[in-house]
Amino acid sequence: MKACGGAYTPEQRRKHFITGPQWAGAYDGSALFHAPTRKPVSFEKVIEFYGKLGIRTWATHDTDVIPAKALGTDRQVEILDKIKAALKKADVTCSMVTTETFHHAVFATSPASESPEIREYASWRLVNTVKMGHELGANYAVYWPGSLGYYVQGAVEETETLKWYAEGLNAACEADIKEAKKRKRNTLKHCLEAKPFEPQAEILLPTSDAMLGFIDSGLLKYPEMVGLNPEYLHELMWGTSVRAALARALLKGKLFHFDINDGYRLKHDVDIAVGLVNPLDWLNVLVLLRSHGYEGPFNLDYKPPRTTSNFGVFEVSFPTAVDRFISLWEMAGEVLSDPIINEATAALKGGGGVKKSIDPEEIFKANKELHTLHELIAHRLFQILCGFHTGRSYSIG
Ligand code: 3MF
Ligand code: MG
Ligand code: MG
Repeated sequence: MKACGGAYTPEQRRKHFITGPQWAGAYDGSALFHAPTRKPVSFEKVIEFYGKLGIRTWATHDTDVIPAKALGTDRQVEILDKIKAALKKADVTCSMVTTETFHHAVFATSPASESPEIREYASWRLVNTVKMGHELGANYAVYWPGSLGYYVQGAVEETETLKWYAEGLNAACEADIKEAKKRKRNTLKHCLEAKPFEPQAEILLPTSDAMLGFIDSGLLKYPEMVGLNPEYLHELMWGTSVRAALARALLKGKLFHFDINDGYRLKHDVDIAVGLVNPLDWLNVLVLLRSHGYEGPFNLDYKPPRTTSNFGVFEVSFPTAVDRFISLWEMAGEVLSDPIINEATAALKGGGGVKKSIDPEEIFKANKELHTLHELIAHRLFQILCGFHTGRSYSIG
């Protein structure tokens, strides 16, 4: 355990905008085919542990901390007061709030259900979360419309459903404008999160690109307030290059928030901790984000494995996840300032030196040797990932 955790001090960890979600710390190991393997953990404990570790911000779903029946009641006020006290004690702030619109039975037909009373309730929930966010001092609201889709065909009319979904977001943005004005705070950044498979069979907004199209659809009253919370694994699951998906969001100025984790292509949402499956790809992702000055949150949206104990969640899982992220972040800095990669990149951009030509053979020949540098750069990235660029001793030869 000592060999794995503790690479960085809490002070070093606090320099990064890493957010710890309530649901990750409290995850009890249950799933569709799995019974829980851990005991429940209260928000007081989760917040206290994050504070000790150096995770300086916390995020939550409304119902992670407030039972659905208590939402909007005096009990909500009491619980929010307790959360504020726990945050203060641990020197942690709340960065993000999100509405659970996927778990409760009422959302079986999605928050954009054809039933007007379900839609009205969903809108009320989003508005209530926005108010919670302001009360807790958050700057971000995230929306994963998990159940926006269907299992069986025929009943759902997609354009109508998307219009209804937009109405909910419009209500949330409108409430945000009012609430922010009342409290003399900035409005929240509203971030849409896509996932291609699960929990519906067919999903209406399955990818970050679909979300970008939705933001530009004309259905949103305040498209400038709405951006993305891509999740690394959610993009990988459908088979795209995560880095390319993030690049498309960056070009639109819509990369507001980022859920960090890892997993496998074309599998379910395994939510493995950042960098444990695809460290080389993760390094490359962070090179992109560092080079574009991304300053938003890195949200640890992963599930400590079921095989890890309650003790292990906070003593092994979280410290190693955070420290792996920081190591990769620092390596990305090394990549950006690496003389070999910089020389190779500059040489590639310089081209082969052909004077204006329309002879493809001539252009190809002039660039041929240069293009070998692609593979050299990839190798160098691997060396930096493994620390071989600083020298490695071999036991043979
Ligand atoms: C599901 C998720 C969610 C969202 C969360 C915030 C439970 O796959 O990733 O985590 O991130 O609902 O919107
Ligand atoms: Mg997520
Ligand atoms: Mg996930």
